[in-house]
Amino acid sequence: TRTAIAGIGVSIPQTAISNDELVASYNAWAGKENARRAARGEEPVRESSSDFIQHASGILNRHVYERDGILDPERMAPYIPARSDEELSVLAEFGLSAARRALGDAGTKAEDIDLIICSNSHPQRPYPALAIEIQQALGARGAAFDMGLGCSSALAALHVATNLVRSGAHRRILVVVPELVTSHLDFRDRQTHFIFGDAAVAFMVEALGEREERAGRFEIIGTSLWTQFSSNIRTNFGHLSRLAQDDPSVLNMEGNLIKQVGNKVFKEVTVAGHQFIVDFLAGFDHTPQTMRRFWLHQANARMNAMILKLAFGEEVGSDRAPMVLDRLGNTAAAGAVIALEENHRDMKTGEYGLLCAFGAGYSIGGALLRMM
Ligand code: CO8
Repeated sequence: TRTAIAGIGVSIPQTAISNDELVASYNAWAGKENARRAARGEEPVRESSSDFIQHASGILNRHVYERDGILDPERMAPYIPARSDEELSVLAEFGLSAARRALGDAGTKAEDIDLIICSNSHPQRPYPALAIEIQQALGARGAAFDMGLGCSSALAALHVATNLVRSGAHRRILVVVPELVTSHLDFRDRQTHFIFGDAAVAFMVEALGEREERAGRFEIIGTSLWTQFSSNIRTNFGHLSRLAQDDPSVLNMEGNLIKQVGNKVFKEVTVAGHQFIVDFLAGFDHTPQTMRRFWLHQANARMNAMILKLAFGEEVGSDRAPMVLDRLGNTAAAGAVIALEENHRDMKTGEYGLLCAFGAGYSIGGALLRMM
């Protein structure tokens, strides 16, 4: 069975934080923290800077689910009130906003979906599966489950969904990727405080020939995943976190939020990323040159430029490999799909593109797409 991406939905929170605003709040906190450290005779923390952030990452701005708590130097975390079990949970609501847009884009009714996969880097809870909550809210049939693979979560779910449709097990699968990364970010960590933003995406995978084909959709020619264990991007947050403490009734997040060895990741993903791209495309008798467009993981502008330079043997411009990172920050598994949604309407029938994400794990996921 041939398969297609029949619709894409993107939901980006309206509120945004510029580098200058983020750095001002970090430095205000650092000033107070350093007074406390000086009193204890400890080393000071160093200030953050907008120039560094722009130069090192290419990020100018990020959109966030909740702004004020993040910028409050006394809090440095979004404020998201608890909800009762009877209310729709935060990540289900966020995912639904993208899911409804994907349904609209695909021209599909919720009752025509027979599987929902919720796949993201920062799940809200172990169970009940968020995907089932989304299934109920939409009124979809069949089944639903959660999965995840760091920033490759959307591509991993696309890999699973494509092969489930190909096998005939399901006819129409909705993949939902709600990424509320600011909920798990340590805004007091100078190395990572500037990297992430929030966004949710969703897309529909279905068998070709299910209904009258329309232009502007993508045939999925093939998908692939690569993984190799590394602790260079890691979170240790989980139900075991509290058990290392004297008082397990208090949840201490210290040291259990996102951490990374950024410069090692940069070097390792550059090598693994371009190799994956060349090898994956070769498997379909394609080369980087035969791709009209690359929708790559949105983590670092320099990193993507270097991956493409190695894959092509020359510099590649933003028309070939569009970036949304400057505006949105790194939106984890949502980023590459946002780049796809925003940059495909000018493509001609028969043109090819590569959707490719890099993530913690390490993990890389790719999908070769052909404009219908
Ligand atoms: N303000 C000012 N100065 C700073 C700041 C700051 N906020 N942070 C660090 N510096 C300073 C450091 O102190 C250091 O100075 P010194 O040498 O005097 O100590 C100097 O800047 C350089 O520090 P780094 O080497 O840490 O900085 P980098 O130039 O490497 O930039 C980045 C840091 C931007 C994080 C960069 O390393 C990066 O983007 N790395 C790639 C990893 C990444 O993208 N992470 C994002 C999240 S993970 C993800 O999305 C998936 C990644 C791919 C996975 C791999 C799949 C195979």
